[in-house]
Amino acid sequence: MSVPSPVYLWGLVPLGLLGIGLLAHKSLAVRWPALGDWLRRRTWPWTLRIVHVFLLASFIVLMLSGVAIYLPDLHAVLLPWLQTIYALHVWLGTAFLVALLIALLSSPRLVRRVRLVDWTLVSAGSLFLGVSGYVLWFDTTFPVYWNAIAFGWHGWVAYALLAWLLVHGFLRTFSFQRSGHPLNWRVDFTRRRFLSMGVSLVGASFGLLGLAGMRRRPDPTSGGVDSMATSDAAAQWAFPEHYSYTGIYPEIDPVGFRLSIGGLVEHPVTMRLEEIRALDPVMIRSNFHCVTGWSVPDVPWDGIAVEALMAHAGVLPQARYLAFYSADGVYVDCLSLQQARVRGVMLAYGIAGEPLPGRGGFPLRLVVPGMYGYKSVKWVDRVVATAEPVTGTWERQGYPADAYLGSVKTGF
Ligand SMILES: Nc1nc2c(c(=O)[nH]1)N[C@H]1C(S)=C(S)[C@@H](COP(=O)(O)O)O[C@H]1N2
Ligand SMILES: [Mo]
Repeated sequence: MSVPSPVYLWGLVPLGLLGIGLLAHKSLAVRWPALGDWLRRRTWPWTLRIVHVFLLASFIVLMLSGVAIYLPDLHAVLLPWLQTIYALHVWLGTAFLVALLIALLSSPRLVRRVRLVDWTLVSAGSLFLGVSGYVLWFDTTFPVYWNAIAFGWHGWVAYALLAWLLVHGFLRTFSFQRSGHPLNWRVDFTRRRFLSMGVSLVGASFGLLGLAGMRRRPDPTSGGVDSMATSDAAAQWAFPEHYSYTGIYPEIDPVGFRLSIGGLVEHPVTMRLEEIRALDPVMIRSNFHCVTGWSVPDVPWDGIAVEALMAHAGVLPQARYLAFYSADGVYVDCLSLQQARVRGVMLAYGIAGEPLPGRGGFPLRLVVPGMYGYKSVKWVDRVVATAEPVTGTWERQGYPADAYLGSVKTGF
């Protein structure tokens, strides 16, 4: 399942219009209690009233911050605040779950029990959002296959829950009370039943993620780099989405392309693509994690080791860092020489034997296994050896230069 696009949120527009239409319609507004009453809920104890408003408000903020984290275009604009938005999203999500738990636990004391459909859909949806959210948040704790699946599901379940909350809002606003109607069936749960249901739902969510993750895992017995993807389409499957800080995806002519290696080197060189491809290739499989939560498991990269490339130019003893510049003219990132010499650090030119897709950094992108995706500069056309570190694009916003997985734990 690929990543849900916020474009689907347009589907809510007709629903919203319907709601406004109903509210504006005089006779309807007289017959049914208005929105204000709906929020006041005078028959409820004050704790529940507060929890109810909190759930509503925080759900809206969660949807908005979720879209901000996810949508690449917004991403670029919001980069300086992204860590804060991410932390807000996680903590508010946690608070949402706690508030929901309070509401559900205290509901047996209510005069009128909670409606079955609200109880089931809201608690199941929220639990699943919680489970998939924490799988995304603890990005190095869970198998990367889980992360990849959890990302798509987190989005889809959020949309589904949003859709239900709208329906719920309309039903309650217009006081749909017909007793005996399935929409008005009430829950009849004792507290113990309720808790065991909760535990099994959490178990079921984890189980689903695990199963879906296992199905996604390539067959280990067939081995080899070539086993996973041999067609262009399959190679692109590995990266369902692409991201660009500048909003521009440069299209690079492979014939005119030159990689220049300069700075503190014995002899600066410029290389054509075919010269680079003629060098001893390196093939690795590594998991790709973006700090904002999404992951691509087991990408089969082909490329040339950064160390072998630098050997061509001869790095001078006073050089301590390598800066990798993107042909987009803006994006840059930097590794210490020591980090650049680690096995698997490469300028990749392909995935599973196919050239990189244009949006995915064609013709060359840096790949640093074990570090977050922002180190993986796309469209690299210049490598410069320096004595001092160059501050990378994401590092300027406060992200660590030593971007080892797990090193970014905003909010904790
Ligand atoms: N030139 C350039 N390289 C870049 C970026 C960018 O915006 N511009 N984004 C980085 C980030 S934050 C990530 S997660 C990955 C995204 O890779 P993808 O677009 O292939 O999914 O590229 C990295 N390299
Ligand atoms: Mo990223």
